[in-house]
Amino acid sequence: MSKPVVLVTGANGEIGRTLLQRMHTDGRYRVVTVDLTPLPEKYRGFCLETYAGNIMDRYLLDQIAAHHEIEVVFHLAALLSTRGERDPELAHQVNVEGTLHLLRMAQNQSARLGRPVRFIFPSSIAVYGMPSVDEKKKVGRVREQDWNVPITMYGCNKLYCEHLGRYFTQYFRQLSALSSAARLDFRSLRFPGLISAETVPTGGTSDFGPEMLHAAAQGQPYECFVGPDAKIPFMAMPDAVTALVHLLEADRSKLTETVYNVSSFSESAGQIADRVRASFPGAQISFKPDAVRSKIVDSWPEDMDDSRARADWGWKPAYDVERAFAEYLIPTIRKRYGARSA
Ligand code: AKB
Repeated sequence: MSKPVVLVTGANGEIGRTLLQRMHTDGRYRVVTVDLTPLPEKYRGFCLETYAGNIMDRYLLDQIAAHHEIEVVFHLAALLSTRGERDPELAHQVNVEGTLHLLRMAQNQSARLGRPVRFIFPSSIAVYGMPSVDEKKKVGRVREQDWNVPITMYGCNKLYCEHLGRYFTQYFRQLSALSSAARLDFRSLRFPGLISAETVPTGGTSDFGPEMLHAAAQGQPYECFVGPDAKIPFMAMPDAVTALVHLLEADRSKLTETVYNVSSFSESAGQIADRVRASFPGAQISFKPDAVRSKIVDSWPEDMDDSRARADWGWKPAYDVERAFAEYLIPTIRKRYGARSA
């Protein structure tokens, strides 16, 4: 039997590159990608076909679907939270209309194949909105169904698209009694802030963690846009990709929901700075909080309750904070920039 074809949108982004690497190593899928910018040569070599284009281009998506029997979609393309506040209308177009185009394409493909296309959608901690820092501290870990009152366009977009995915999976064309075999199979993860040793994110508000680390490794000063007490959960990129792949491969009958929190460790900006300084003693990290970006981070919970993911499909991060820094972030980043350290 030939290997299933997987479509990855936003493949040239942070998560995308690590996912391509992982799927190449696994060797169980044939990968087709679409991204606004062409993939570097190394990643192109991992793919059956790569398309440089916009997910807003319905014609391009139809072309891709016509040429490949897509059985899985990882829809990673998105405009993140800070970028989304700079251009909320564009964020809505990309994050909501773009997702709708992909869902429509995957739905048509499910009907054509006669079996549900698996649609994996990374959602975010940004779907939550804590009303105050006091409440955030008091609440600690949030469950999926609580505090769903985001304060960013990106958070609103992600929350709505989770609902769209659930709708397409369970109710699409319910008046015409479409069989569930012809509907898609949407599965979503709510990620915390992600930290990769390979790439620096752009346009997000959890970016202070990775930015601090990458600046120190390159010997550059870093001015952090949130205060040292700002605290949210984070996850090392390899765990994020593991979560995506495990959710894809989870037995449908085990899934009690379409949306799952996944979490790993919670650290304040000050704690991350201390860890970075311990590895790069020359690191020049200062704090100059930006009022709006700080407010966004303060609206995100300190931690996410991921017990549902653990119970349903065996989620368990491989990296706690010690291991993430000692075994993944610091050694990989040193290799990347050739940096010297303690
Ligand atoms: C962002 O900062 O916007 C993203 C996210 C938390 O989803 N990294």
